[in-house]
Amino acid sequence: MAELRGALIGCGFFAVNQMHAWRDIAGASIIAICDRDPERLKVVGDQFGIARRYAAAAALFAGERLDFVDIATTAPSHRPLVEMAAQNRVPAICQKPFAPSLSDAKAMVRACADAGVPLMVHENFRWQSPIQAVRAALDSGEIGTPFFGRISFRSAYDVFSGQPYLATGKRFIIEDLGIHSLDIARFLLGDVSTITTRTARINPEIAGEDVATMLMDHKSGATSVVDCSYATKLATEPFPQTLVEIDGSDGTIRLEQNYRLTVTGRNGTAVSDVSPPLLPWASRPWHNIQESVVAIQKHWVDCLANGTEPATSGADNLRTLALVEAAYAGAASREPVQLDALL
Ligand code: NAD
Ligand code: 89Y
Repeated sequence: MAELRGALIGCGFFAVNQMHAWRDIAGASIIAICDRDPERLKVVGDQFGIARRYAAAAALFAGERLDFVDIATTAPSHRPLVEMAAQNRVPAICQKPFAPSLSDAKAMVRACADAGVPLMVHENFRWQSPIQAVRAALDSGEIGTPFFGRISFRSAYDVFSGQPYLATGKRFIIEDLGIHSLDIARFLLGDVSTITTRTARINPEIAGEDVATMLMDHKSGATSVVDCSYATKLATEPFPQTLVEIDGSDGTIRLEQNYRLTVTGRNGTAVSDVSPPLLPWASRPWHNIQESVVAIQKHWVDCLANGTEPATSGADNLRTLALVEAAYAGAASREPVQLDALL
């Protein structure tokens, strides 16, 4: 198959990981980049040797023949950029959070479906190798039928220095980080019928909530707790590890700090180290996330080659974004929120 010609829109903080990952992936390469900030365009263009540079996405679509576009801007620009990709019949990857609102996201899914172009949300946390190892343990049947889960992300890592916009939005941890934890809960325990949420802001220097605790009923009958915090000072800083507990009819799964996985089930107890590899371009502690970027982008290339729907397609991600919307609504009302009513 001929190499896919991709373009990256948005050359900011996180896009550098995506550019490194594209260089590691056979079958696709980035042939053009776009950013409205000339400084970022120059930094990323020079670092990755990309000569074809655009200040505006409309000029990029007009000037290039593309097999896909990788949108790595922040949420406010996602809808216009995805709709522009759809108008130009170019398959699109869109960073999380998919959109500022569920109604925007639904319109984006509709635009791509009407144009017949694939759409994947770059929801990469479920692609982290420790999370895939938990999924594999569930699939092995070792713990039987899961009835309880806890997906936990608690840290005091300074995310604001690299991503200053995170300190200024009315919404913070659920929309930025909890969105990944909610997606992992769906990935491991299936879709959700009801969510109950409590939030708090501990850091007085930011505008949004930095602590959230969510209790969910899954359609399978399982219950889960998804908890996240950027106000939790621990002896050993775990960023950016997601810790997982799952209890099943025949055993348990524990993914603990330092990537230690313990599965207790029908065949006894097995403890393994599921640390992600440190890719040559990666840096600790981000290597866990960085490896998952390669995995999700490879998945996109495979899906385009095989004509299959990405695991985190736009349509799938509506269910994760609905959890975000429901969590904020429930935190405000202090009432449980039904998911089906939003979808
Ligand atoms: P950033 O602000 O550093 O970079 C965004 C870039 O997009 C900027 O350079 C900006 O000039 C450019 N841009 C914005 N609108 C544009 C437009 N219409 N046309 C062209 N360029 C435009 O942001 P970031 O921290 O890199 O985050 C980008 C996205 O990645 C966010 O949605 C964030 O939530 C997400 N993110 C995801 C992960 C993950 O693990 N999946 C990790 C960090 C950030
Ligand atoms: O933006 C966030 C994400 O998606 O992963 C971690 C992060 O960079 C900070 O919370």
